[in-house]
Amino acid sequence: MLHFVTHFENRLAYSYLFKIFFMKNVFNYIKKLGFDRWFQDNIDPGKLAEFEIARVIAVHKDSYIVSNGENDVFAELLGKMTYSAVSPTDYPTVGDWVLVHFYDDDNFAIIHEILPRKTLLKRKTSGKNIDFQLIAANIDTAFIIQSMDSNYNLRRLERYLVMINESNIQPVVLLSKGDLVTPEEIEGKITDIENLMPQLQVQSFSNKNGIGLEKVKDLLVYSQTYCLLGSSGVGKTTLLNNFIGETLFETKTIREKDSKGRHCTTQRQLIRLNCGAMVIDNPGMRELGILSVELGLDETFSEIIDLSKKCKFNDCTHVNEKGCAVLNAIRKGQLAEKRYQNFIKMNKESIYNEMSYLEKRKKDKQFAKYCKTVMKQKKNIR
Ligand SMILES: Nc1nc2c(ncn2[C@@H]2O[C@H](COP(=O)(O)OP(=O)(O)OP(=O)(O)O)[C@@H](O)[C@H]2O)c(=O)[nH]1
Ligand SMILES: [Mg+2]
Ligand SMILES: [Zn+2]
Repeated sequence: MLHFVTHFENRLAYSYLFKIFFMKNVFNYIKKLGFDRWFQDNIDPGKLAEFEIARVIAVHKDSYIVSNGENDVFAELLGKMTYSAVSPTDYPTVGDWVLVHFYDDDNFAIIHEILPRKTLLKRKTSGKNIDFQLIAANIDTAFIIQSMDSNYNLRRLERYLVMINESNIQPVVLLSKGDLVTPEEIEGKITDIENLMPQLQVQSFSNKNGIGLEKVKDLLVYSQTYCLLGSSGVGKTTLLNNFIGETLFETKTIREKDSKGRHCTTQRQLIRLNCGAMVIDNPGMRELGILSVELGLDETFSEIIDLSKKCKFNDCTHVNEKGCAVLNAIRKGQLAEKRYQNFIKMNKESIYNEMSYLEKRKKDKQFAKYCKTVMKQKKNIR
């Protein structure tokens, strides 16, 4: 009996050692794809014996490309996963870690389960329902890109920051097309952002003349995952091509008339760079439907926005304040009452949307504090 127990214990110890050895090997492969301690701690060790781990590097309509650090393999979802999915979060997105079985000489994989996500970037889809779509998972750092010629907009930047802070992702602001503005203008824009959010990292660059590009490249760290966010035409894909060192991905020429780039990137995939960093390019956010109402306000009611700059108080709500330039314009018949009502209504809605969106995050102290500063600064900009 005693003999049996020791034997049994020995076997246990062996299988435990084997598991540790096996896990170590597996982890070594996928570590370079970003599989770190956090994921290791959040995985059921029992599942490791049964499945292999892979990262989703591209999402097609009904299929995926996954990588185990060695091969990129075509993959599909286990039928059960599709049937039991109730929300977009139940489907893998680019950057996800998944449990798979490989088949067909490792040329095909079935995805059985999505591993817990460290971070998840999602956006509200346009329309009234509060539905959302996944942008990418397990991003460490988001590069928010604005081009300094016409796309630069602090309020838009805030919206992106809200989205990114909500996801616990590290934001870095990249100001592109430095070749189209003067060094003084670049300095001014960086200072404006730094005044608004002192902790934020900001770097200007140009894909054209290369100034600042090396500094942007220096931000990339081995086995970390980055995503490129920003409006269409700001130069995200061109930057990615510069990271790669060749024009691997298509970019499109700017439309002559309004200097806006046409949407070019339509698909998301994770690109592994030589330096070991991973980058996910994204289609311009306008295409993704984010920021619709709030951003449109300024453009739609530009004459009211112009008037509001002359209001006596910075935080004028244009409802009953003394010295309100907007109300004065109505009195003088320079602004149609109806248009004004429309503006107030839209403004209210947009503030309301924003508040309910932010209020959900009140529990998170840090985030609440961040929102407060943003709101305060927002008042100052208006
Ligand atoms: N002058 C100048 N043009 C640039 C720069 N970077 C990109 N462009 C041009 O801007 C246009 C749009 O660039 P893309 O890289 O396709 O922009 P994108 O952000 O990927 O756009 P979407 O894929 O539609 O979201 C192209 O014609 C680029 O050549 C830059 O630093 N300076
Ligand atoms: Mg692009
Ligand atoms: Zn006013």
